[in-house]
Amino acid sequence: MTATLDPTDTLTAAQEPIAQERRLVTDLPGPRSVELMARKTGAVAAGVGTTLPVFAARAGGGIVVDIDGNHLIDLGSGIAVTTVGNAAPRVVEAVQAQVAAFTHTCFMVTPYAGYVEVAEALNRLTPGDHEKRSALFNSGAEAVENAVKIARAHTKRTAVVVFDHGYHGRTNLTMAMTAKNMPYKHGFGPFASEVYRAPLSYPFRDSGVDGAAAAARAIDVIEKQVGAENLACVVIEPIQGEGGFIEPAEGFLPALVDWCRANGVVFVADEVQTGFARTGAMFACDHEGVVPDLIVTAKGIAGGLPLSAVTGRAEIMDAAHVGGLGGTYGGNPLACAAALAAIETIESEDLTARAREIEALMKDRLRALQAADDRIGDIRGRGAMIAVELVKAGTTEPDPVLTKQVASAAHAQGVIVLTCGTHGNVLRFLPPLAIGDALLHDGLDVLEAAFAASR
Ligand code: PLZ
Repeated sequence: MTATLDPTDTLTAAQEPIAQERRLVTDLPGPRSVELMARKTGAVAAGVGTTLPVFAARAGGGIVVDIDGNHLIDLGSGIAVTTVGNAAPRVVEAVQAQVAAFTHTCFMVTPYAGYVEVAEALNRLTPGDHEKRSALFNSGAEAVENAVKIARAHTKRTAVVVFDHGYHGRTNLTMAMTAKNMPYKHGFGPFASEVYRAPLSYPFRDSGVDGAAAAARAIDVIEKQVGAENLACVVIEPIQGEGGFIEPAEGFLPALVDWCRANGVVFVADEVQTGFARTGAMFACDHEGVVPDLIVTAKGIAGGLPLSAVTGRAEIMDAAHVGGLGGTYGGNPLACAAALAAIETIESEDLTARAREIEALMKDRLRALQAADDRIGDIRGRGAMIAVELVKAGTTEPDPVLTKQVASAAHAQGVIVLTCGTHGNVLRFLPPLAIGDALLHDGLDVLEAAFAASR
């Protein structure tokens, strides 16, 4: 048996709509996935891990179909990427048209309209009505690096402040900016210098410290250990992603922005995971009316094609000299076509509202679960970015073992869930906004059973 589908099968199959139901026709992983996983082990570097040992064949709506024909419920969106749905119709159509027209010229050699149109869309959609500019890149990490370059060019200062539990990528500078050692940094140093870490606001583990007090605590560390006059930028995820879907207490972000503005420090929002309707607003900054100087976006921006961006105040963005920013593939025409289609989908289908509906449905179900289970310490997040933090019964002690156990049980039943958090004790849900309620309920039923079985 060959582990991959015959390409003609795939083509024919791709025209059939994907049944929006969980359906297991083999054990997971099925035989074709098992065989392909053995090839993966022989061919792919061991450092590249996978959450599930199940290979994808097709995906759409709220379903990933594997190469054995199993239908899995997608509560991960490929880590918050396929927000508009996998192979979303507008995205597919736009990319097909673009791929037939031209695949690449390099925007730095002979530019094309798609790049400019994406920049215009970003300038329009991101928080604040000041004059803006955008620059496009490939990955979230690359865009974060460029935000730092731009902030340094503008301020002529070097230091960068990031936060406890923060995640910003796997390149050398962004490894330094990322908090967690294992698996992101271990053995990969030395890391870039001039990166400093400040304490975050973490309401579940910080009770009694409100947003203003948490901001004062962070600012004190910054002033004493770095010095505003050395500081180019503060980089923060308005709701943390890999760090555990931590929502800082109200008032924390606005107080930081005020301090940055008073001290000539560039405030950079890393909205790589939270951006583009994910949290029930176009950007997570919008929930508190926070206007960042620079905003970094990726993931959900282009419906699954690799694209990222830095958008911000014109005078800051234009500080880098001509030729100082770029890259061969940054703003690739296929990715730009996909982004324009994804943005049109978000706006015309009012997907921010859909994200808020998903939040209400999921939080209702999860709160009912929590009421009967004191191992669920906290339920948090916004929109279709929801997490539960698991603890030893009735305490705040993290329980990564239970988290892994529940996630594995869900995987075995065909529900794709991810974990996160510095202590690995957070289950996180990032469904595509194209998912239907029935699939969400089925996924939560599976989870409920997994919690019950783990007692
Ligand atoms: N900033 C806030 O969430 C990517 C990475 C998972 P890239 N998060 C998922 C993993 O194990 O690598 C992310 C993010 C935030 C930056 C990034 C980096 O984005 O596109 O992965 O480089």
